[in-house]
Amino acid sequence: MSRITTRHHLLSAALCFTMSLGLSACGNDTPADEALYVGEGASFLASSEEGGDIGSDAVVEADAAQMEAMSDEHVSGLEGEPVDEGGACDFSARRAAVLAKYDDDGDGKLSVRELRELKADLGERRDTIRPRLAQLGRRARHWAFWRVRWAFDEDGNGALSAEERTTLVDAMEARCERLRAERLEKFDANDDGTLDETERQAARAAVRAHWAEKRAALMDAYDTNDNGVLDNGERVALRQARVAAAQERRAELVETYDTDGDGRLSTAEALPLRQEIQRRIIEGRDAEE
Ligand SMILES: [Ca+2]
Ligand SMILES: [Ca+2]
Ligand SMILES: [Ca+2]
Ligand SMILES: [Ca+2]
Repeated sequence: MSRITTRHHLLSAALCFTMSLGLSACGNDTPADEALYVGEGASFLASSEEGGDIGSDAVVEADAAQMEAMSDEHVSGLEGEPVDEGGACDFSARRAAVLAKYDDDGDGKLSVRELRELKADLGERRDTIRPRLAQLGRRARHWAFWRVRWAFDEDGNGALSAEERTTLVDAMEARCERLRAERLEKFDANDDGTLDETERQAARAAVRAHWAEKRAALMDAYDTNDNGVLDNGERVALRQARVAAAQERRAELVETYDTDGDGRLSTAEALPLRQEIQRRIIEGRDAEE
């Protein structure tokens, strides 16, 4: 997290505190909200563009239909070309893209009305990202972001408080910085701190090779009539296998975190799991397919 961001959050917390004593509820259209919601939008774009299984253990709270939807999203990711073009992760560029999208009058900031649009498109609940925001990236992975939001919704009420949202945005920004450093470490051949065209092409080729390998393994296992695509029946078999794996993982997680042994995770029991997922997110884990 940058120093400016930290200062911003302190200021934001102070504003919230002052306001909650007096006139209006915290979180309603203060200037600090702009950075926070733009950051959440940037976090959505980031998790959509990744190829991996970010936040996968959030499956602990998914029902069968949600597991199927996650499985479909995962398979679509493997079927389409990767959207990762080999560049280094840039969270501020994503923030700028979200801001530009909602800054209708072009004055470089979000008015109360513009900010309300962004908030509405992000949605109050975990499963609502509206098209205007969703279509801003090169692809939208709603379930990937559902899992991220699940991990930061620490009180499990299905919505993010200002504090939960701040933690999410800071974590996704830290993740981006980590992924950026990892990519530079691998591909910045001349050590100048950026990826030039040749270095970026090398990174892109590595991403594609990795994707192709995963895709080939998938086709090996599920393209039973060998026609090079997954037909409906093959897709059903794959989805069933993935849902079964997710259910198995859920059972393991409940086993681990259900300390009172009643077979389900209370909010208090789920908290250490949520924090473990947060840690993996911050550490840049599960980013690539
Ligand atoms: Ca504006
Ligand atoms: Ca919450
Ligand atoms: Ca370089
Ligand atoms: Ca329990």
